[in-house]
Amino acid sequence: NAERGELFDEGNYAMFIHWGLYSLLANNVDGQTYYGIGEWIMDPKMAGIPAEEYKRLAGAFDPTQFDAKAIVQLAKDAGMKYIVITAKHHDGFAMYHSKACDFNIVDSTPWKIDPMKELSTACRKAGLGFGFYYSHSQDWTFPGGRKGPEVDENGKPATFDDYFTKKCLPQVEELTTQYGPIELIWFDTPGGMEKKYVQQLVDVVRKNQPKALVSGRAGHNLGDYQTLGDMEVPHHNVKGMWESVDTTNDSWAYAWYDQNWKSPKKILRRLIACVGRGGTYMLNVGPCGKGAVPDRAARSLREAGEWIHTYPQV
Ligand code: JFZ
Repeated sequence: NAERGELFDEGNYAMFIHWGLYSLLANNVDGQTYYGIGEWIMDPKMAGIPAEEYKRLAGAFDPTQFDAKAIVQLAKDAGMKYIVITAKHHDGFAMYHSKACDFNIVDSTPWKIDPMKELSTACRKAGLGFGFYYSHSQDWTFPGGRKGPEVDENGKPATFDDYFTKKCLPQVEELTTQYGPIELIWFDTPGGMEKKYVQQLVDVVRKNQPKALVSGRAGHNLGDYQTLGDMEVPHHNVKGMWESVDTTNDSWAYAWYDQNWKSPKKILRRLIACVGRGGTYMLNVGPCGKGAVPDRAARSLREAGEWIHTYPQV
């Protein structure tokens, strides 16, 4: 589909944003630091937080420093063409107003704001593309989701089908109908998800957002393009339509200790390694629990962007 590919033709540098309840923890739980990617903090290999305990974090989520316009301006200054943000990561917390599940940013936090409304609107006004990351298979807090609770509130065994029909499918319907035109839906880690489920999700995206790309990580080859391994930039040519996903430091989500920021030069070299081989480079920032993008990430992005914007004069 030539129309769907336009995004990659014109916009081969994008901002990825990992932001969620886990950003509040910043890899620190009860005074102990867990090293690794911050959005995996619940995992038994990290802090091993039980679902019920994790869900209570929402009561403390009040990201008053979140500023959609400032993020969009940063992406523009950086020379990026679109933004993809975590609507729901593996933790199951919806970062938008969802009717399908009240474990979401409007219904279960004191903040009560839908940041996806603000960000999608700001992107459109600024001429940037917009898309959602959605963890379709793993859901660690909803009964039946992969690696989620095995029983529901009443102690009744829950199946993947329960999770899929009650939460996953309705949420993808919401995300593809309530935020205007969307350029991309970034599904991730399909695991052993059956093809019939992936097909239904892709069908919903096609129906509601015929121009949107679907990431290769949807599974069963039903996506539109290939994503390389995380933080991998290719040293060889890659066939077809593809992207690399990378991050400004070492974690996707905000980690308090992670100061391994890529320099502007490193960002540019990695961008060129992708774009020069026909790919798209999507570079992540992880806003903190208050909603602000770390200053060092912003500075590197802007400095790299300055080179991009002035390149014709070099
Ligand atoms: C994932 C997520 O689990 C992670 O939290 C983050 O969102 C990242 C962007 O995607 O994990 C993956 C998925 C695929 C690969 C590696 C990590 N892979 O194919 O190499």
